[in-house]
Amino acid sequence: MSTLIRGGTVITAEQTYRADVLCDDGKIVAIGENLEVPTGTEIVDAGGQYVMPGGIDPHTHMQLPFMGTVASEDFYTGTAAAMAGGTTSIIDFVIPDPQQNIMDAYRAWRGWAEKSAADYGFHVAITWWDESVDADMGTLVREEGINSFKHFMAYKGAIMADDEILYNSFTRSLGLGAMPTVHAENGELVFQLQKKLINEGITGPEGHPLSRPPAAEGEAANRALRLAEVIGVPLYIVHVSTNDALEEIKRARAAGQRVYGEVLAGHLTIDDSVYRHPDWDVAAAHVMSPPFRAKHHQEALWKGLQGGSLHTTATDHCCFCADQKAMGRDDFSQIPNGTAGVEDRMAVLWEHGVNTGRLTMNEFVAATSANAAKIFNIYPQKGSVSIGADADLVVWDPNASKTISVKTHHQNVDYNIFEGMEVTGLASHTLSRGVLGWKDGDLRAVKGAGKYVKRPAFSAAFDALAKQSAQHTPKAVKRS
Ligand code: DUC
Ligand code: ZN
Ligand code: ZN
Repeated sequence: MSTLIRGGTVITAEQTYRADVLCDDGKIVAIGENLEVPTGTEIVDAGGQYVMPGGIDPHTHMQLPFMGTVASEDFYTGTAAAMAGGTTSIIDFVIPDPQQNIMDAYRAWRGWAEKSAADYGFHVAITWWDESVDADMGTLVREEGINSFKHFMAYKGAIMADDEILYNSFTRSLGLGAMPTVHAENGELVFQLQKKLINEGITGPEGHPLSRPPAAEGEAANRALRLAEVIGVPLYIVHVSTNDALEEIKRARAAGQRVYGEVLAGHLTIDDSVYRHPDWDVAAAHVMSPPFRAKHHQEALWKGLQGGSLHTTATDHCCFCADQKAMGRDDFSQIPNGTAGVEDRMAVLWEHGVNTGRLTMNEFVAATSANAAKIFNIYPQKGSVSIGADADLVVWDPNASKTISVKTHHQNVDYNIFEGMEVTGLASHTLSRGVLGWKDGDLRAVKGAGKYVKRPAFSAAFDALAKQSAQHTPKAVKRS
């Protein structure tokens, strides 16, 4: 089946130009002015609009079993909502319980994701270590198309990776050509502060950011970066929320380390006053980790994105409804951590990035899709408008506006952290491999239409690092 997107302006991370885009059998097959229309082709009128690569959200948690409950958004509802906002791919996370066989967990997540309406991949979390984990990492990279491993430096007593796990997994990742990623927060410090605050009678959501100070993120970012430096492996830091962590990334990059930073749409636009909201439910709805931060961090994060120290934008989409959040009514540390955003990320980034002049349209494409595709090695199949690429496209109407609200969103959650935000610039059409999943307000996402995207291991980038470290391989001193 073919679709012609006619009369739009194509925006990629590199270029802006007028062209029609013809999609056939899931791929982009022609780009040019006044393309001929094969019979039976569906026409999308993109006059006055932009044609961009569909968004890639490299950080979501659909139906995640977490903190004694399961995230309310499943892979179908979540990817459908994503398409309503112009996002056509997600990279979610397989998170094995400590001691759980990694391959069993991987197969469970692959099964849950079969109902996805849009394409998806997985980072796999390393939550414990033994020889089987070492072997399974090899199987995942060589046979299953996994090229990134996640490490939670927080969540002590649950999924936290200590330095021994980080060392082993980072070293193994280097050998396999896979990217280690970290959630950077000092889990021991958070644990101790949670206990202290509860003992002092601070049991409400206002305790959440107090237990996770910026220094806890800065310390963990620095520790992960220093481990990566010694091991000689690249590093991707998820949801950078503070100037503290950003400064560590800048220092490491200036020293020649290959490190990438991700920032969430929420951390760019929402501050920590939400935790002091008089309505417990509203405050609890914002509990996620790392928490929303004092305002000055937001401006630093925007500068990080503008200045090239942060590379991707994500949401950490992880939905819990009010009845689930209520599990922590007497103890903020028991409030399931997570907020939604997969539907709103592109519009929020356009409104606060492009409409304010902070980002060019090309930089917007880099930050919302192309960079994630490059860093996770699926470019130009994803993240580009080029012949042969997957026809994952968004037609973006820069004049359409709306007020974001839980009343109108498509996400399966009863709160929206961007509630009341007015945005101008919206997806009018979203195509997943050439098929319209969103058309002028009509959500046509099809359960199960999404495909698992294999991501090959890195070779060139890692070979270069291996050469560098070989030059510095220590030699034993020969003595008589
Ligand atoms: N943070 C969250 O808020 N939710 C899921 C996991 C995480 O790290
Ligand atoms: Zn995290
Ligand atoms: Zn996460």
